Amino acid sequence: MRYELNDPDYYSAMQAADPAPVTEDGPPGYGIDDPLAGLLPEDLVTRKPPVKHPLLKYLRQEIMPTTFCVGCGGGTVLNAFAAAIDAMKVDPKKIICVTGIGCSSWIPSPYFLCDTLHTTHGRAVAFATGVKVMKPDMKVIVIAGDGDLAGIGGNHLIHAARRNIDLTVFLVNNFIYGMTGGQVSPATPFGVKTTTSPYKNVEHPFKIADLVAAAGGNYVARWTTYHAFQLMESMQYALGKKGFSFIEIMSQCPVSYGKMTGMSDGVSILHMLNDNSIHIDETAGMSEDDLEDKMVIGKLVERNRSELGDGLLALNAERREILMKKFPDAVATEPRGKVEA
Ligand SMILES: Cc1ncc(C[n+]2csc(CCOP(=O)(O)OP(=O)(O)O)c2C)c(N)n1
Ligand code: SF4
Ligand SMILES: [Mg+2]
Repeated sequence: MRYELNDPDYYSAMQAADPAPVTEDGPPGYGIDDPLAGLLPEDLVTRKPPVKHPLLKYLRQEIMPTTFCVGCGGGTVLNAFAAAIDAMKVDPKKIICVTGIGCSSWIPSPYFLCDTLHTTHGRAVAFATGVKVMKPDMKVIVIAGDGDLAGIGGNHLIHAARRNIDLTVFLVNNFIYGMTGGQVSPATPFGVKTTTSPYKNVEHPFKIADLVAAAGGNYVARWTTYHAFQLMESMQYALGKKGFSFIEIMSQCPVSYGKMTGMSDGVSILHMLNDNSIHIDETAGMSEDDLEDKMVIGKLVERNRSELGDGLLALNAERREILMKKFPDAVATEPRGKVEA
């Protein structure tokens, strides 16, 4: 039986769905029917029918397999995200994921099973801001790429950080416009070849997490797909932090980035990510020049500035009280949302 996406029973039906069992005709295909999906090591020996993978319930199983290329970092980010949500026991019905355009934008939309808003290129943060203001009780999460969030959408990103609105943004930095074939992005390293800088890139890249940290926001971190467990823990922290929280996730695009840089398998880029990253706790005494080509990982900033939505609601309540005193006969309407102490 198939459900419509807006069917109220959709979540429970999908969360209860079991992967197809192995039949006498042999194993079914890939994706949810992947014969290895959810198998435990002992199942591989005894060839029992697959058990259900604990995170499958967070995915839109009816559209598996994903369109990610082999070796893409998108799957690692999706896995870390689903694991973080699972560990936090957040009800996916309380989450709205907002994306822009690009391979990284596909991580939550369509693959994560929650309400998703797939918007225009570069505008995810602007849409998410509107969603959060209207639905302050929902957890609003943006997942998109370096081109989307730091290129065409760069202004929205820094102003959301400055305003400190209660959004969580996971920016997947694969150094390139992956989906459109590998054009130079604002995150492409200096000197690297891309399809639009075939001799070499002579622009300096943004250090995006540093940019966001300088703009504001209550939590800013950087991790890589090599550091999948630290990434998952950092995601949990970011999701639990009030105010604007942001993680730059350095990731691999072995196809569009790898083809011009000689790293056309995911593992080579994973090694590069590990070799070139340094934990922030190990950077004491190092100069900007020392760190020029390094990815500083870990928590860069944590603050507790007041949050935009609370500020708007408090101001609304304050002005309302003044107006009601001035015009006592006016009809009072309840303000929307709650002011948190
Ligand atoms: C207004 C607009 N300009 C350009 C495009 C074409 N376009 C689609 S995805 C993309 C780049 C995406 O790069 P990134 O955000 O880094 O995501 P990735 O595919 O690398 O994950 C571009 C330029 C578009 N869809 N809309
Ligand atoms: S083009 Fe790159 S970013 Fe896009 S799915 Fe393929 S490997 Fe991933
Ligand atoms: Mg990209």
